[in-house]
Amino acid sequence: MITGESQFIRGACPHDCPDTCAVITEVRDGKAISFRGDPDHPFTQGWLCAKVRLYLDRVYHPDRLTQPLRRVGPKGGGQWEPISWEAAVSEITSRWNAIIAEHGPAAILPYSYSGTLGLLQLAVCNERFWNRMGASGLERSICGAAAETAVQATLGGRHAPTAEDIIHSKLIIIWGNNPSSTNPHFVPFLRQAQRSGAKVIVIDPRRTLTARSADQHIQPRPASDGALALGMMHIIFSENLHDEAWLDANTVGWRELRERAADYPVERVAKITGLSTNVILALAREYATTRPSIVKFADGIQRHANGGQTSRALCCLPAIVGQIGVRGGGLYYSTSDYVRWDAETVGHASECPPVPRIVNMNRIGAALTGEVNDPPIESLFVFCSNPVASSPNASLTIEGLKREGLFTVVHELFMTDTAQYADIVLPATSQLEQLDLHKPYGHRHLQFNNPAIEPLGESKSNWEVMQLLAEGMGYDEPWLRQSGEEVLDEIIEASRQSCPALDGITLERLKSEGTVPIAFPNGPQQVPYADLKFSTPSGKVELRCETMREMGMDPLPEYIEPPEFSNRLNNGELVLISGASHHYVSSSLANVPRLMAKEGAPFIEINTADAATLSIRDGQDVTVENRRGSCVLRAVVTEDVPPGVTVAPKGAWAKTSPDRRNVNWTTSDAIGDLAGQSTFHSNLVTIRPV
Ligand SMILES: Nc1nc2c(c(=O)[nH]1)N[C@H]1C(S)=C(S)[C@@H](COP(=O)(O)OP(=O)(O)OC[C@H]3O[C@@H](n4cnc5c(=O)[nH]c(N)nc54)[C@H](O)[C@@H]3O)O[C@H]1N2
Ligand SMILES: Nc1nc2c(c(=O)[nH]1)N[C@H]1C(S)=C(S)[C@@H](COP(=O)(O)OP(=O)(O)OC[C@H]3O[C@@H](n4cnc5c(=O)[nH]c(N)nc54)[C@H](O)[C@@H]3O)O[C@H]1N2
Ligand code: SF4
Ligand SMILES: [Mo]
Repeated sequence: MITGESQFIRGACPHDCPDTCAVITEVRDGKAISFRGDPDHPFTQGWLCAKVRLYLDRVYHPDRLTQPLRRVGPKGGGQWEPISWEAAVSEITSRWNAIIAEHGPAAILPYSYSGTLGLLQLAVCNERFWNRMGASGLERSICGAAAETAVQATLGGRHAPTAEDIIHSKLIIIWGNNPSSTNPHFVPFLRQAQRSGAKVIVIDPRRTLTARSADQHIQPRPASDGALALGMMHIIFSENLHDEAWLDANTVGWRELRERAADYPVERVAKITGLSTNVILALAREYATTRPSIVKFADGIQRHANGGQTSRALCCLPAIVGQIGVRGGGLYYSTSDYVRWDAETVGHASECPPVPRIVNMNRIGAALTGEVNDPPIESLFVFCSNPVASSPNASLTIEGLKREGLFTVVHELFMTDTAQYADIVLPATSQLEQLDLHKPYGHRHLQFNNPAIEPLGESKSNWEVMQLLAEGMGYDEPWLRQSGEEVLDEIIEASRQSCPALDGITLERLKSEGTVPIAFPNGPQQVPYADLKFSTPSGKVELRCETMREMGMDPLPEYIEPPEFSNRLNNGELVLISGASHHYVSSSLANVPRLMAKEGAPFIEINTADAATLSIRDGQDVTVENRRGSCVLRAVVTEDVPPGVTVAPKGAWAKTSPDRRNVNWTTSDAIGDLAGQSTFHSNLVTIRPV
């Protein structure tokens, strides 16, 4: 350490956000003293969002866990004794050895999601140790599984344009996506396009921050977008506005899709969506006749029981009007598949026993309370996730975590809603204290994260913990003993074989440059699918999609109302959407006092007319309830949501909420139509003053 002088360390924001900002930490005398966006980064452009600007508040939060803790009182009782790492590892591994002897390793379940998105600290730690053990697998479908699967099946991969190219669009449809909160660095490019004459249409039941600055805001009923998209297709086909030559050359099944779309005449679609026929007709015609036109969506819209088919319908739209492969046109979903890490090197699965079974993470409460048997889950290891706060049907999750005999270990930075039910809590490092490599899902660079400071207290990174546990279990494979840099180097080198996008990208370069653009054969502005090659089984855009049929779905997009909505009792039930909060990332950062002050008390937006019917005043505390559970939220009476729809953002911790519960006490753990998808927004509640 150099004393008295500042060092500037390049890093990456680790949060679950498409922007993966390039950050620079200023370190003096071993302490981080400032944290900024890299001014030279083409996407970060020198600024950080409202959440992460205050990152040092998180890193040096007085509540950081700094030593391993062992539960002394009853589960969830909040009484702990500090123990050494040696004692913690020895207790964990001896409990696991006993469980494995009695039930086999399938009785042990790792549970993780997106506390960090790093290759080393998340992807590798999701795989290597657990594969070696033969533990149960986790179906990680809480976020965007349905859309990811739909995009890959329809187009062959997740390839989005560079944000700079949005300037070429003339019509930008932002469909159930709220970039002003969830993808903020996209917004300056959007504004620039708008200033250059592009029309921006936001389709979202809620008047979001993004909708406020759009040229048009269309508010369909929740989960009706599949019908809207099919209705648009029907108008486009019947008015002969489709691009027949393009469809013939580049798609399979367009005539069948045309037939399917004919089931969605505009009057029917108006009924389903609650929109006027004029709005639907104008939207379809404008979309078909304005070029280039682009559809941008993300994962919020597909957290419904029909999210898979909704995503499929959105993926098909740009093909109908021949806008795929066009600069400024097409589909803007995710950049995740430009670089694909070599799965075998990440997980070494071929050298391990097969994964004995897979547990859907959305069903964690049910799984822990009897749905998963033979063997039952005897031990849970949670890292990079806060399921009590962030997974659906929280009261069932807690019932599961309280089960006597379940041995729960949580590796965390903080005593979260989940950690408080653990038997052993292990302290985790923050991004400033750990090494990692990030592949963003919202831009086309790789971002390296050099550790900037020493681990706080006795905290350890995920990879260090996996190595300690491997040693404790007596696993001595060399790929469980590599340093973090060796792991990353091995993965980059192995992936390069099949991934030309890694041309010229080495660990050395990443370490020193921090930001390295992905290599595109036709330059960094390369348009997705410009070569009209699609890595689907047919090599074309699969409007009729056999992969869907193999997954038990209708191979053509369709609209089916979520069962939660069609079983509506009509006793004043309202739809509750719980998307992203502006100041937290899921439940991460929701314990930072300055962010909590900005976000305010956990709230629910209710339309003025509904509030009047329910005798609810603005600012009043209300009980939000259904058969799964309830929580108390502050009523915001507003015209930003239409009658029948309410919005309560995710993220608030139960611990710091008025009645020690959050919105996930009401959300459903039912599984959606595709890929085990969560269905948070297919949620009906009743609301009354407290
Ligand atoms: N500030 C902030 N940023 C985040 C996150 C966060 O928690 N906070 N979370 C991150 C994560 S994990 C993710 S996955 C992404 C998600 O990014 P987004 O998908 O942009 O975020 P969401 O708020 O989940 O959903 C977007 C919008 O979908 C709308 N929506 C819900 N149901 C429907 C529907 O049926 N139809 C239509 N048309 N719209 C609907 C919601 O009203 C919401 O405004 O954001 C990431 N970025
Ligand atoms: N009601 C409702 N709930 C939702 C959603 C919704 O739309 N509505 N959206 C869902 C979505 S999109 C997502 S992606 C999920 C996210 O759900 P989770 O993945 O559970 O995300 P978080 O709640 O942010 O919890 C992440 C935890 O990881 C910890 N962490 C961070 N970095 C590290 C690390 O390096 N090591 C370890 N060991 N821990 C670390 C953080 O401190 C934090 O407590 O939430 C879902 N929850
Ligand atoms: S949360 Fe997103 S926008 Fe904010 S700093 Fe991180 S990557 Fe950038
Ligand atoms: Mo997510």
